[in-house]
Amino acid sequence: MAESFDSLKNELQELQQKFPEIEKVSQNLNHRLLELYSLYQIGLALSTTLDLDEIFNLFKKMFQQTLKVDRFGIFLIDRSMSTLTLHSSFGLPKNSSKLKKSFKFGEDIFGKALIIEETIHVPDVSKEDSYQYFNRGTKKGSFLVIPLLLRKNQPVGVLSLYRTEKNSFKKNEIALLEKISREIAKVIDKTLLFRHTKELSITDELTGLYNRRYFNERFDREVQRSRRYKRPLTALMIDIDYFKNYNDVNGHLMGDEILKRVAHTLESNIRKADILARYGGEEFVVLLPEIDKSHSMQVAEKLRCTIEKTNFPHEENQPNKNLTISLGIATLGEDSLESRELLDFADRALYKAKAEGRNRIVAYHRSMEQNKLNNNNAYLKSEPLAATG
Ligand code: GH3
Ligand code: MG
Ligand code: MG
Repeated sequence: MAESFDSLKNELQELQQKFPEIEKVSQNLNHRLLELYSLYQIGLALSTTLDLDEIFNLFKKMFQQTLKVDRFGIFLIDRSMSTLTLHSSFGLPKNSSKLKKSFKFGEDIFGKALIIEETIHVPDVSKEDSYQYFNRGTKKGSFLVIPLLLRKNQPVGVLSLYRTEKNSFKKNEIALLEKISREIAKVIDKTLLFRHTKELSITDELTGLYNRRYFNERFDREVQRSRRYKRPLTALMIDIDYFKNYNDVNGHLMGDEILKRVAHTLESNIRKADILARYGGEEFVVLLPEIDKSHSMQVAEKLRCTIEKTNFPHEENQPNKNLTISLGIATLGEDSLESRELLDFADRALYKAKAEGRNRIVAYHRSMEQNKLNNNNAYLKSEPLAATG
């Protein structure tokens, strides 16, 4: 497509030289060709991927190569619905690290275009002094900010375009860019919706952690990786102690609040690479890639100790006057070669932690199998942990 576009363009140029009288017709054709090609590229973007970064990269290419602008920026409205933030750009001025990247609605040229829902065209930046943005490294050239509108009153962000040459955006080109912007707004909206739906499908509604479905998916991938590279992988099963009592005494709503706080505390005390999920009602699971059993004991102790020390509302009504967790640990390679067994073993270790008095960590050990066979150990008598979700 790109080649045929270039050759058509060359042919048009030759015709222009030979027959000046058809210049106007050729200009119109050129314009139409540009329009079709740009819309084709936008359509292509949406049919190729639903990844926002990839889509932005395709837009960048289109503005750079087809529409020949020197600078491009896409600002999107944040979730808070009060600011516009730069998400993708090229050709920013040299001091770009110092450039403001977020604008309130109405602020500067970008915020203004969003509010008035109309294109702001600055044909000659050197003659414009009503916008702060131009004081930061843009002294000449032509500038265009187009709101990205799904429809009236429904903006998704703004598009900014710049050429170093003044008066470079002509009337019919602006009309074309506005048309393109409407298509871009639709693509962004669809992509954001897809991303949001995907996020919802992997998130536990109450705690905001990953849900069990996503955990299982990640678990399989991490197990494969651990096997392939012969790297350790540890699972921590975590369960809140006497949580039924907490609910009974303080009510279910307060119980929900505790679940959120425990989730948040756990999340703040693990690495980015660790995968934390809500596994069931008051049960959590953490996968620790690259962590062997002895190191995982340290991680588990940090989590146990932090929850023990954290002041939770009404925890004085708990049997041990404190809200605590129990943890079971199992490590792939050390304890099990069967991925299915890893979580099972961590769960067995957790039962043992409960049976031994709670607020503690138990690492799985083969001897626990023997205990199980003897069928006379205390932890089997404890109530089974319901794995819901
Ligand atoms: P143990 O120390 O042995 O773990 O005792 P426990 O009371 O925590 O365990 P049990 O399995 O008997 O009770 C778990 C409780 O967790 C019962 C249930 O009401 C509560 N629970 C599960 N999911 C939720 C939830 O989403 N919100 C609230 N508030 N409570 C929940
Ligand atoms: Mg519990
Ligand atoms: Mg439980």
